[in-house]
Parts: sequence; C-alpha cells; structure tokens
Amino acid sequence: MHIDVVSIFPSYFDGLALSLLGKARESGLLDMHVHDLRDWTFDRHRTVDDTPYGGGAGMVMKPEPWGLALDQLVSTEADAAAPRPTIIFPSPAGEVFTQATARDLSTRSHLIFGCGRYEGIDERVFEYADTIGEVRLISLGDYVLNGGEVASMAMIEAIGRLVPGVVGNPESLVEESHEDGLLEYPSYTKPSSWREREVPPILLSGNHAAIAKWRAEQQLERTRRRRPDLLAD
Ligand code: 6GU
Repeated sequence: MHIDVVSIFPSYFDGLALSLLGKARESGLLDMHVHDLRDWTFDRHRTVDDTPYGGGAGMVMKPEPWGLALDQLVSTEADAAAPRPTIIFPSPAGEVFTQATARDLSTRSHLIFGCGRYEGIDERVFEYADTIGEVRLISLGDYVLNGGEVASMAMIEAIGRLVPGVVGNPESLVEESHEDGLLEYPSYTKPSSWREREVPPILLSGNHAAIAKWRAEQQLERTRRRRPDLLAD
C-alpha cells in the first residue's frame, strides 16, 4: 500500500517509524511518504493560509499549494492505468471513522491524507480532488482537534495494521474489540494470584469449550454495560 501525507507539520509523523508500522515501512509493505505542504509555496514566507471571504474568525488554507501537491502526488503514479487514489481529508465535519472504515480503506492501493489546520481548507480543493480521486472527509469522533495530523496518524495505524503481513500473527486481528461488533473479553497472565486478586478459575481449568463460552459471555456483558449503542443494531 502506498500512503502519502501532506501536512504543515510533517514531524508529527515521525512516530510512524516506530513499532509494527515502522517495520512494515522498512520491509516495503507500507510505502509511506510525508510531505510538507509549504514545499508547494513560492513566496518568501511560504504562506499556506489567508483570511476567509465573507469574514469570520480564523484563517483558511489557500487552494494553490493543495492543488500543486495533489497534482504531483497523483501524477507520480508509476502506472498510468493505476486505480484512482483515495484522498482523505480528516475533518470533524466528516463521516465517522470505524473499524469498518479501516477495513474498507485497507484494501486501497493508494491513500493520500490531506491534513488541514486553522479553520479549514478552501472548499474548492475538495471539489478539485474529487476530479482526480475518491474524496473522503473523515472524522475520528464528536470532538475537535487542532488539525488533521493526530487524526491521520490514528487512521494510518488502524488501516495499516489491517494490510496483510503488517501484523505478524493474523489471528490476533480476529479476536479484537469491534471486529465482531463486540468489545474484547478480559485477559489475564501470570501470576494466577496477585495482590489478593485471583484469575477467574475457569481460565485455569483447561476446558477450552467452557473458556470460549465464558469469554463470549464476558464480551456481551461488557458491551451491554459500556457500549449499549453497539448492541442496538
Ligand atoms: Cl479528523 N480533525 C479535526 N481537526 N478534529 C477532529 C477530527 C478530525 N476528528 C475528530 N475531531
């Protein structure tokens, strides 16, 4: 999978050199490039924002650097017949990101993340992007971050770990929260007694059928208690 990120704070993404995703980048499974939006500015101050037409608080990201960035990242496709990229703009005004969104996006060959700052990006950038790729405005949830960087990192991690080969043991992806629509069952390791707290005896019984049944019950119980909304549909 090829991933491009455009941001005015590229060093946010240094963390993606670590751990599983970092290994996947080294091995070539994830071909990820982070770009500085200011590389597509040509004035002395490398300006990326301006005041909003119609007035109002804050600044808006100018369309020109975004247009040049998108043109370069999309025309760089080695194969002219390559599928159109999916262009993701993190936005609190977008569709909500879920595990299903991550699954869907993990099947794409080329993702571009456009990280907005300030009060947002000139609307015409989304319209133009829609002519060269599939545009998705995606929100992490109903709260506001200062820009798209942290949201993009969360999405890249959720998507990247679903790319075949990135997580060494694919079975560990099956029993996770949200994959079956339920929260995960509780886990325990040694010692069996710790600070007067015992591991549930059934987990020490060796009875695999009984353990599977107990875990399924725990999943339902936890989901009912913490996330009843997940059981509604
Ligand atoms: Cl994707 N961006 C910003 N700026 N804030 C958010 C968000 C995204 N998702 C939740 N809050």
